[in-house]
Amino acid sequence: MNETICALATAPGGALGIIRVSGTEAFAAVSSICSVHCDCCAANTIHLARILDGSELIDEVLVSVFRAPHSYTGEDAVEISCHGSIYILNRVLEMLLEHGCRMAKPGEYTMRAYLNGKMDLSQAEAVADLVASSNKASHLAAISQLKGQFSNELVLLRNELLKLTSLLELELDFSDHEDLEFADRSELLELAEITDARIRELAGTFKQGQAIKHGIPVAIVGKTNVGKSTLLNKLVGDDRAIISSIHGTTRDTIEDEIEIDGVKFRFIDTAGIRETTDEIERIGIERTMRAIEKARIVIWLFDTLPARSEILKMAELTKGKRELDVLNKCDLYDMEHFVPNMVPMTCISAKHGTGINTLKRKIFEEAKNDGLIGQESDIIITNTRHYDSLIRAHESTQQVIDSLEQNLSTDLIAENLRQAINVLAEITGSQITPQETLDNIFSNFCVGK
Ligand SMILES: Nc1nc2c(ncn2[C@@H]2O[C@H](COP(=O)(O)OP(=O)(O)O)[C@@H](O)[C@H]2O)c(=O)[nH]1
Ligand SMILES: [Mg+2]
Repeated sequence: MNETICALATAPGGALGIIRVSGTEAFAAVSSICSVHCDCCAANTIHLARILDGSELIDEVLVSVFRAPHSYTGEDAVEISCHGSIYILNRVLEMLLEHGCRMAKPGEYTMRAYLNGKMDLSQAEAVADLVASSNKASHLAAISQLKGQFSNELVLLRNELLKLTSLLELELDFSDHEDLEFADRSELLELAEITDARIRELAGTFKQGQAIKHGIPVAIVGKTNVGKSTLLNKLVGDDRAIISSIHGTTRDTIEDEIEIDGVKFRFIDTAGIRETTDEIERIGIERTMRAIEKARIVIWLFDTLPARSEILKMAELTKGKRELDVLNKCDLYDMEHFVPNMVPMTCISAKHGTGINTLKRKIFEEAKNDGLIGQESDIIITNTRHYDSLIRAHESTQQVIDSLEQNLSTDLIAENLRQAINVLAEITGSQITPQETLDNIFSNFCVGK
């Protein structure tokens, strides 16, 4: 924390490159390589400067000066906007290293921001999510977490749990007064149940959070040659998979993503299901089965109306999944003759692109019915670490409820309450967080953030 760090904060290849410097020696280091004396600059000001190596002019830059504690890290900090040449950026970094800085580790700026109390741990994690956000839904979840909506919710939960604890402790303090009853246990139980329900509700949004972060997996499955690869290509608008009239062309699973209404969907084209003696194809079909398992939505593609027995077999395989039955190659058939009386079928022509938009809409609806797409304003848990903590907090509050119901001893209940409070505090890092946990979290950041 005492060292002054520097790093390139922008991706190489742009017109400009921003170098960040932070720490007690930030002003001295930058002042010694450029024509501006940062020490004399007012906070939050920008200055035109020349970077000079001796008498050699390296670049004309803009220097932004931030004074502790009013900077991202909470330390004295400078951002140098250089021209984006790799040569210039490397020269500037080298000069900074010569003048007492060291290269920042991934996420080190944000880790310092957290350690200096500029944000809590869940907000720091939201910074990484924000940088990685690739669509409207993931951006919204990251922004909400960064703004502290989740942190505020945790404060409310913690206060409820503290209220329960103090009611119980009152009971403990006066436990020798047998005739006194301080806390009505049924009231305590109600309070515990409400809190536990909210914790479970938050944990329950993780499914949606995962979908937002990684995309909703949709497997495209069916017999060989029904047009699965054609459909994948049409859906993603790219020639991702090889299409051929030869049965068993697709051996491996092929994935690609698209956004529908701001939500990311991950389509997985699979090897067609049939009896085969071909070893490679057999492995491919095993992968198809795994793709079905991992998918939330399964598109069963047919090219003639399936027999009832076939449909029953499909239903068996897709148990617990959202299934969409789609009839392909509708351009070849006189649709009047196909009465979809067994199951409602979506009719498309993957080759000609007919019905693809309707299909996309149906996929979106299935995801919505599955609870993967929800109301925008709600708090959504996207982080596995937060989810794990919420589950553990729920286990503790559940124990509190059980103990209250069984009228168990007060100190046992108080202990469980303390556990729940501590676990929730882990999420925001409001109690001392082990260095290992911090390293784990921040090592996933990019350098310069
Ligand atoms: N007429 C017609 N042919 C299609 C359609 N979709 C796919 N095909 C053809 O069906 C054959 C098999 O397609 P492919 O996508 O490789 O099937 P897969 O084995 O299920 O992946 C190819 O010759 C495609 O051109 C369609 O909507 N209409
Ligand atoms: Mg194929």
